[in-house]
Amino acid sequence: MKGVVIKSTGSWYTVLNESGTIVECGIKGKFRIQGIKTTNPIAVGDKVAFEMENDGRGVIHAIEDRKNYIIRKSSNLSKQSHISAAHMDMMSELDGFISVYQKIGYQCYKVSATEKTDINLLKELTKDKITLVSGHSGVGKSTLVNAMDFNLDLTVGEISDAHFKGKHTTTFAEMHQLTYGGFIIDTPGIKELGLVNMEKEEISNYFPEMRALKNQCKFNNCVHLNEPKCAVIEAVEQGEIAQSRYNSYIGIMNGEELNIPH
Ligand SMILES: Nc1nc2c(ncn2[C@@H]2O[C@H](COP(=O)(O)OP(=O)(O)OP(=O)(O)O)[C@@H](O)[C@H]2O)c(=O)[nH]1
Ligand SMILES: [Mg+2]
Ligand SMILES: [Zn+2]
Repeated sequence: MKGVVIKSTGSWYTVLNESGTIVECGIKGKFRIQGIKTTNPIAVGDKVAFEMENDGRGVIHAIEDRKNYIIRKSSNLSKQSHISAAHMDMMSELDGFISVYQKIGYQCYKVSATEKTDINLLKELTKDKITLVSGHSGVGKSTLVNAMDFNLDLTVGEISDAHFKGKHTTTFAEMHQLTYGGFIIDTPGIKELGLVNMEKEEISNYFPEMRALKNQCKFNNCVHLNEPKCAVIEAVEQGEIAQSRYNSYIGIMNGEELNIPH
């Protein structure tokens, strides 16, 4: 029988089978898929084949190749990964950004100042460090800093009704001492990221996923725009490098405003 995994507890999987009934399943055999070491062999969304046992439960014995999946490291130190879900057609925009940036090595955290989500995690990460907060006007930088330390009372602004944009409330960078240790630098919203002291040929070095491929381009001074046998362009075509990242790269090369996700 075939079905899709709708819940995974780690030891049991809830499978919705093709006729619409729900079967609790275990797994049999080893599932080493696509050569990645994962803490969970089967994830929500996986399409599986299973057999019914006499006790009314099922045993999963095969899994279909994933057309896509969301993966994250199970912890900062671990070499293992955890697959959150597979076979998605759509996902929340935020998860889309996170997967793009995590894949190329940036750590991402979903935090909310207004819902007080993972503010304690942010405190741990910033304790005894000097941290800079950056982003477009109105994204909530100052609000977030206030949530991290109740002793700070930075001015926060409104969002303009007409354009859903911030009003540049914070007008200069300022370093604030954190009661729990460390400093935080709140900054004015970015309008534009210009390039200072940087040659065009160097720009792709600041995109880790492009830097990783540069020795594979045909020309050693390739700038990944129109050159033949360019490994970066091939990676974009194959979906290995996110189109949004390549668009940002072209934008910077053309001297346009950098499009920062917000
Ligand atoms: N709904 C919602 N509103 C928020 C959140 N964070 C901030 N806001 C609101 O967004 C508005 C702008 O927040 P600020 O903290 O001033 O934004 P900023 O990034 O510091 O903006 P600049 O100083 O102009 O660069 C305020 O009205 C906040 O109350 C959030 O997580 N959710
Ligand atoms: Mg501000
Ligand atoms: Zn190239």
